[in-house]
Amino acid sequence: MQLNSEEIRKRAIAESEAAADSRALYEVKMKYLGRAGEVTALLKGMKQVPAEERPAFGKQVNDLRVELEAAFEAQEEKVRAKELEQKLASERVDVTMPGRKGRHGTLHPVTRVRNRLIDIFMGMGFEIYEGPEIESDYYNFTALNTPADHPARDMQDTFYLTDEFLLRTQTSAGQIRLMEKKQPPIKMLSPGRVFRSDDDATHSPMFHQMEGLVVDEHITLCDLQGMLDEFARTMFSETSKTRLRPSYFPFTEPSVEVDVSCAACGGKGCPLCKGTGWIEVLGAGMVNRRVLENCGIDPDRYTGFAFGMGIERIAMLKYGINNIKLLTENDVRFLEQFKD
Ligand code: 2NM
Repeated sequence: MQLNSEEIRKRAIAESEAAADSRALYEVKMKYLGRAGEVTALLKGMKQVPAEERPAFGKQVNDLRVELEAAFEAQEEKVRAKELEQKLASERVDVTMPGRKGRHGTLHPVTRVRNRLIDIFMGMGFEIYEGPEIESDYYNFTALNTPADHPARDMQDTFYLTDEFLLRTQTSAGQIRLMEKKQPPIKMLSPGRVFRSDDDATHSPMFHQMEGLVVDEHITLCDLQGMLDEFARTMFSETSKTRLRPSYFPFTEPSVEVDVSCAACGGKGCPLCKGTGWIEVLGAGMVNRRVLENCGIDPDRYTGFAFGMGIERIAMLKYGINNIKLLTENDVRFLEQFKD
């Protein structure tokens, strides 16, 4: 059998060098060294070689095989290196390029004020307690010392669902539930939605309230004002002050309206405070002893103060919003203005 190993070697190496990628190179490798390859066929054909030529022939084919293996391997390394280079070049990232800006929404002003209020009062040790939005007449009115003929109970103000059940008009309904279950000391904050049949530029049939309640031994109106001063300073301005004016709520005695010095003019008088230097912000008072009694708390041993504010009202004051409806229309041009 004639063997031109030099010709095969040259041809195989030329083909391997021409292979553009590792896949093409693999094909070349199989063509010569694979099971049906040319060199493999030579080894398989050894039987036909005369016995005396067999050792020389065998050595020649084997040398060729070893040589080609080495040549293919060297070529494979080159192709791999080239491929890696191409891959790295195509996947190259310029980390100094400015990123694409994601579009994201902003928190609603009511949510922002709510979070801020929770922050302030939790910092003073208040616990959050949220009651149900559908309440019984008992928790919403009777337990809060609101007599059956009180105007707040009027169909015009309250959304009754049945004779007994209604949409709560104040979050204090839930505070009664907690006082029934827990003896003082109590220090709780009740944020949530409330519902009243009322509708104009500053009133909405659904709005958010935040009511606070503190019950313990020796709690006085002074404690209330001290805490409200701290609240006004953190919520509005470091120089804010509060002023209490006598008022009436069935669930507190005495009851007060709380004004905060106008942050827009510093109390000198401006259009926002209608020239008075003060803005009414919330209602409060000492919990009526009959309310404590209704909850099984001894009014001779414990006293408490409570306060309630409308979150929308605080948001309107803080951001200079003149119509409460802007807070529910969800006009993006309005909402976009509340970025950090
Ligand atoms: C207000 C004004 C005054 C109030 C009373 C109570 C409770 F549950 F202790 F009786 N919670 N909140 C209260 C008192 C609420 O909102 C204008």
